[in-house]
Amino acid sequence: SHSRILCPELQQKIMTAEQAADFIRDGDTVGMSGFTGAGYPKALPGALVNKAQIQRDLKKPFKINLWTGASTAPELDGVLADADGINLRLPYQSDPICRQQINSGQMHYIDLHLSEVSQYAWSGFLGDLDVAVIEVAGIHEDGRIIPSSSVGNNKTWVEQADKIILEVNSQQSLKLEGMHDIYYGTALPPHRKPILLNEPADRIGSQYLDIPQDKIVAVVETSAPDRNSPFSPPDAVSEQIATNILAFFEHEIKKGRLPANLLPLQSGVGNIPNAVLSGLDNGGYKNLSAYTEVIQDGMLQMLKSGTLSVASATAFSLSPDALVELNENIDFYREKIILRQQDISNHPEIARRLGIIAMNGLIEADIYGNVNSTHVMGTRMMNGIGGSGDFARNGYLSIFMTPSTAKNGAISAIVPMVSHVDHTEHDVKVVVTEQGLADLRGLSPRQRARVIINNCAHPDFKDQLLDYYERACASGRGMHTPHLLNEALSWHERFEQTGTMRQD
Ligand code: 0RQ
Repeated sequence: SHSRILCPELQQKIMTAEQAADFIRDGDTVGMSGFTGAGYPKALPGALVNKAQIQRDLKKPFKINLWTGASTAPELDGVLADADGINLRLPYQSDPICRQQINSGQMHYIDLHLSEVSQYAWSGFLGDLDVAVIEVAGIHEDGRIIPSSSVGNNKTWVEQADKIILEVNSQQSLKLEGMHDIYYGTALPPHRKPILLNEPADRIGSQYLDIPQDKIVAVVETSAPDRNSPFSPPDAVSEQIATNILAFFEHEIKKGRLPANLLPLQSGVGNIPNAVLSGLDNGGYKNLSAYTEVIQDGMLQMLKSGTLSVASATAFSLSPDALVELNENIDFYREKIILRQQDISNHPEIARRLGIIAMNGLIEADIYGNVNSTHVMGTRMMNGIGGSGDFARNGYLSIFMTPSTAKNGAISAIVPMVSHVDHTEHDVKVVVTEQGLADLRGLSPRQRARVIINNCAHPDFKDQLLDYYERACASGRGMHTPHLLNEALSWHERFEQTGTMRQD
């Protein structure tokens, strides 16, 4: 009856999630699978919460340090945070309860470049990993493991952990087999070798996740879907941002600075990226490729229509409808989709070699082109830097896109000085809003300020920004990056005090 667990030795280790939870103790560091709502464990976190509840009734604490690939879902981050079960979280999250606890100071959070997490773990910078909890799609008779709908840091967690708990989820398609490419050639310096991946379609590793069987202490059977959020069609602002980016691509092709089939695309998830992808899909492009973190609905559609010939990523992030489409035509998609571990999907060496076009969101940008992707008003964590730094720093083009205002127009996304910096002026090549696009390449800071204010700022904030900039230039201070230091963050302070950045 255990149709997905064919290995006799591992059949011996099948147990309930509650039994498996006993392998995790208070204070343990636990590495779980999961990336953007795909392939996270569905049962163990809930069982841990029950355990935490019992311990709390006995007046004993129960908290773990939780490492994952990236964001997960309410069944993992949500329930554990809600039960006060997380002491420290890394490397990325987007859960409302987690976020609230990080910002109230109850939970420690380490926000890391996603490509770098495995190197941190291997090098011992993060301390020891006690347990790995990994969702898989199935186990062959000889013990080979078919990975699930994300790879993330799973390879690193199973290598580093003392004990391994597997969740075998019968709702993941067994036909995912063959889609993954787990690379076993990574090493720490000074033993590193070049990674011989020259095209997004290249396969350089194994279809299976190599797991030392003697470390597997439990196998838990589950049957639950990933967090497949419904797809909302792009709004007018996202459509306009996409139009601006598509016009820029056309311009770059005409100038001979981009080939007709562009360069490998990296794109975040959400409304704006989806609008860009559907614009590309309807724009007469052929043979595009993607080298990215996440395959969302738009990319599946582009593979189907032939606009995109290959997509390499570390995870899916699909709507329920798109998941049905994937599963119904998985033999077609398996030829065109490759899922890799995140230290390869986001690798700086590969991003530079392929010349990736990186397209990511931002919270705010300043007039000189520094970008804040993570902190609201300089102090409150939103999600994390994710892969945006891996791609923006090392890609060929880094495009940051945002509506020009937030919170019903009370906040300008273009500010005199960002209240936190994730991407510096050296890494940001293009900023785009629904107002227009600023190509910052080859411009000095003062040239950049004019272009960003004129092209990207909302009309309601343009005069206010120009006024700041002109007074900074007249202040008699340094003219390389003119600032009024006592005023540079006053827009944020005004918002905190009055609920708007507008001067009246
Ligand atoms: O909050 O919903 O509570 O109103 O931030 O903003 O405009 O819906 O845009 O969903 O694309 O998120 C940078 C957060 C943008 C995201 C960020 C508030 C705004 C809203 C969301 P509400 P939008 P998005 C990709 C690589 C870092 C990780 C990354 C992100 C909420 O893109 O996390 O790039 N990026 N990974 O109201 C106050 C401002 C604000 C603001 C927006 N200036 N001040 N609040 N918001 N700007 C890989 C993957 O994606 C997997």
